[in-house]
Amino acid sequence: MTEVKVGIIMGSQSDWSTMREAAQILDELGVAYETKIVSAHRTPDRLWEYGKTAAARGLQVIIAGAGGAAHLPGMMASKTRVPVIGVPVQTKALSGVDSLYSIVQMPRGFPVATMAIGGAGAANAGLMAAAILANGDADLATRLDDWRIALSASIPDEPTDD
Ligand code: RP5
Repeated sequence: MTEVKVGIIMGSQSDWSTMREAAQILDELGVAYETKIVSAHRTPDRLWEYGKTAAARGLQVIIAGAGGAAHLPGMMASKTRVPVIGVPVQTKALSGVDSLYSIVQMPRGFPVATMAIGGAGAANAGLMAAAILANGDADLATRLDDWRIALSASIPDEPTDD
């Protein structure tokens, strides 16, 4: 059985349409992951249990997405030494700036690697998790290098009229 090294957590089912972009990248790169709804506010005991057991269960990276008062990534970072990548989910009221500020302004000592707002941030979180794991996994490093080469090759030299 493939060992799961990446946890993708999110504050709500409503975050999944964003966070699935991280999952899709990990699928493309052949990285096993688990997904779970963990809310800092609605399920604090679940958050605590997840953080308390993350390292012992073999997780090496946690991708945490939340919107609004987005305390999930920071609270998770306070509970585990496993690196936490934060994804600010875009909100209707404040366009995700609320999420971004909630995630990025961590106090000294408990970092969260904060991505861009929304789907691009979630996809980049998947790539960042893969890059971290690739440091100790030569096959994954090759797959990630190939992925990056393919992306570069897909960019046209010149713009065209549609
Ligand atoms: C946060 O509140 C979640 O991360 C989500 O982005 C936001 C709204 O949640 P729902 O009301 O859609 O469940 O906890």
